[in-house]
Amino acid sequence: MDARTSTVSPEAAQDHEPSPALDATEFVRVFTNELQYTRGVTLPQASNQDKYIALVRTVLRPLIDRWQATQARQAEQNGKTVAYLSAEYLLGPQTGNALLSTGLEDTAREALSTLDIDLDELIAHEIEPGLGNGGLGRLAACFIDSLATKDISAIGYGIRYNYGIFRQTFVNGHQVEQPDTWMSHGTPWEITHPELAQPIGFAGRVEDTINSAGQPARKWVPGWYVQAVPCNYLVPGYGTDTVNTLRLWSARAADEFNLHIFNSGDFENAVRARTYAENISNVLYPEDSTPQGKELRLQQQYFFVAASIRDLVARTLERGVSYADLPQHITFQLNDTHPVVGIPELMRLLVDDHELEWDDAWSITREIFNYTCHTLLPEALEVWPVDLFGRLLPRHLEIIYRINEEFLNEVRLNTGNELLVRQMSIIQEQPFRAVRMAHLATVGSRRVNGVAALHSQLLKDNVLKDFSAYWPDKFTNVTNGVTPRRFVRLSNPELSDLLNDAIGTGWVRDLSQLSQLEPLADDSGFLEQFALVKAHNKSRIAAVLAARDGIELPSDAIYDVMVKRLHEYKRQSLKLLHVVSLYARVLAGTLNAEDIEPRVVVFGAKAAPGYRMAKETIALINAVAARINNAPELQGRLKIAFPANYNVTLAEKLIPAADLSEQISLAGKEASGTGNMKFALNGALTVGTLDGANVEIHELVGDENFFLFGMTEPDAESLAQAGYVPSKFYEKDADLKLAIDLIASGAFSNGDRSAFESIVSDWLWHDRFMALADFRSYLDIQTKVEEKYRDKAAWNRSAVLNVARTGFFSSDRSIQDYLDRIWMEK
Ligand code: NBX
Repeated sequence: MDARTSTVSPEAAQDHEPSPALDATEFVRVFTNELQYTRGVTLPQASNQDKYIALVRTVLRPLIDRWQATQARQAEQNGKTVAYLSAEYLLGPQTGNALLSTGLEDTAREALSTLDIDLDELIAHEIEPGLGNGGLGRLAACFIDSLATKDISAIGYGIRYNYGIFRQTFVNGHQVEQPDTWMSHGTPWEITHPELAQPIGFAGRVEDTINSAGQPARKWVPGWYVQAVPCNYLVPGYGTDTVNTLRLWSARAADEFNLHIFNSGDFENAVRARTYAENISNVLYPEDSTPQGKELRLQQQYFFVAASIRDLVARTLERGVSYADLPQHITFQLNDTHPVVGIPELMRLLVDDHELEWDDAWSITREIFNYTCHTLLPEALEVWPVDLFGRLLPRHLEIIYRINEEFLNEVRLNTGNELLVRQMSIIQEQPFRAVRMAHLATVGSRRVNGVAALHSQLLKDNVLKDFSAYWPDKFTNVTNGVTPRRFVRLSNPELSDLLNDAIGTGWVRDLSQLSQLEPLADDSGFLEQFALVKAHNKSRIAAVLAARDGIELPSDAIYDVMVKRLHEYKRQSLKLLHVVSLYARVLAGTLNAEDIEPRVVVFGAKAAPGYRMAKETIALINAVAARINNAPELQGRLKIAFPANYNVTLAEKLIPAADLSEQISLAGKEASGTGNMKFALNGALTVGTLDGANVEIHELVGDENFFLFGMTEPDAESLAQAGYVPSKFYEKDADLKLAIDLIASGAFSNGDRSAFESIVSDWLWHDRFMALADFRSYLDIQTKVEEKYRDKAAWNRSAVLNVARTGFFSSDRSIQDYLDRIWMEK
């Protein structure tokens, strides 16, 4: 059956693509008008930057109309607003998404072509706002997209960093970080309101006072202030009129504060104080799992959370909502522990500023907050030393102490177990006194969720075990998802066309409709078209990497892709050992290069600047790539590509081209993963462990369509208990030994045996994430990958089934789960 003639139900075939608000003539008129009156240039004078800005302003017009109507509608409905509090939003480029949601892409292309302007060139001009590190920030971006698409009254709150995630460069194979100047030329996407800035206090002292009812009370007198300036970004839904708001706060020095220094005649210090305050929103911390405990980081957290809570609470109270009813009108979702200081802040606002009774304020607060945890690594759980916390937020520390005291009294009363009381305390005593933010979040929230089924289970069994025993009903799961708009419709236009022809366009808003593809997995005509799309996507990324990085890639090879932050638990080193082992066996004569199925291994990964092992792994990957890519034995067989500065822009080109998706973390360490979902939805087969959401992907696509390998979480746990000795695996596996020995011999470092010594010795004597224990299983499954790839029809069938069976991983479904299990749950 030909895909173009195959029909499904008529409603699925309905056209859901948005209809454009402007025609080409009108587009040209508005565009040239913008050039002339906001850029002050004529068309012949206009630079690409001028044209890009005029394009954005033209596309923004219909969005702003929708945005204003949305605000009016939502205020009138007076329902519940979901406020997503996240220190990170990894938005990715905005232009394509805005064109998609306004239905203006074709119009813009046509209109601009009459002016001899290439739309794609202008789109490529954009520098993406990289206001996040990795999965957590990208999840927030997917969630606000889904909230708007599902017509939910929602607002995203965060920080408008001047510098987002660093730009990665390689110098002699080593990572060198460059500042990300994403908005050095300004950004046309934001609508800033300096006149609506609000003062945020820090430090100072707490005083006894008498409230308006004559009762003793506490009053915080901050030592200094900074202004939080709201910068609004429009968040358009797809196929709906809703346009929600992403409100990012930018720090500006508070004039009242500085005036006093200016008046004292100390000009220099006044200017310095200004810089100090404005520093708060200057830069995104590039650590993605181990928190650094820096004071500026806590300042950032309190800064954006205090501004956000005040903003939404004030607007809700203005509508006539009573304090007691706030939980019916607001829900704050805490994206990990970074915004958890919001809990004592709301208490302070209600008790100190609005003079509510403590118990009333506490029951309101506990109804309003919910907490999502994104990790399983103990070192990733944020703690703040009490002395630092108390210096910066003295009143909040008092409030936390009181919350803790009352909570622990209750635990003591209910259990009589002093050990439990110590374990559950919000304050840790050892190795230093500190606020445990995950405990505070759990105590102060109505619901706590993990981000994949396995993760939520392990949270209950390990990380937050005492709490789940104490409050079994507080814990739930919401498996992550990704937006099909950006990660299929926009990034994979050819696959989108194929899907539209086969099952209609409804999948973009209802990804479960992908299941209608299932019968086409046995349609040879469809499989051929599907394979053609993949081939085109490979040529597309090959062209991108050639232009961007000077990397030449063959188009007829397995595209084996591992892109994610560089972290030991994710095990880029295991992928590397596989590659090195192929080379080592060819050199040793135990493997014939002709027998290697041609393969391109693509890495993309940033390392936290202070993370030594991760940076050395990057250097090793680059060193191995330099050698293997030039080894005459491997020409046409194996190639490694490691483009620098992997980001959303690159992901959108790379993921659609992948055949094989590497999701190889040690079981029990990756909370969920979301890259894994993007790859499967674009028809890549996963090679993966039973970790995070891989478990659910494996379950849904079926074992025949997934390359499962490695230890399970209980296996890994028992091995750790029994005493893991990695060198034993090295000794008993000849291929593993050959690969490690080749690295240790200096083969990838011009004979310098010391260059990668620390990685080699870590493998042999430490190997915290057990790469060596999973090596054999990984090698074996890669042989299966090659076998299957040789059978093109079988491979393509599995690829189509991956698409057909992973509609579950839409972030629209995640958001529906949040509604059902958390936000609207009774
Ligand atoms: O959150 C990631 C997890 O590692 C993924 O498994 C998961 O899919 C994703 C979304 O739920 N966590 C993550 O990206 N963390 C951070 O980026 C992070 C950033 C700053 C920080 C701690 C963690 N201080």
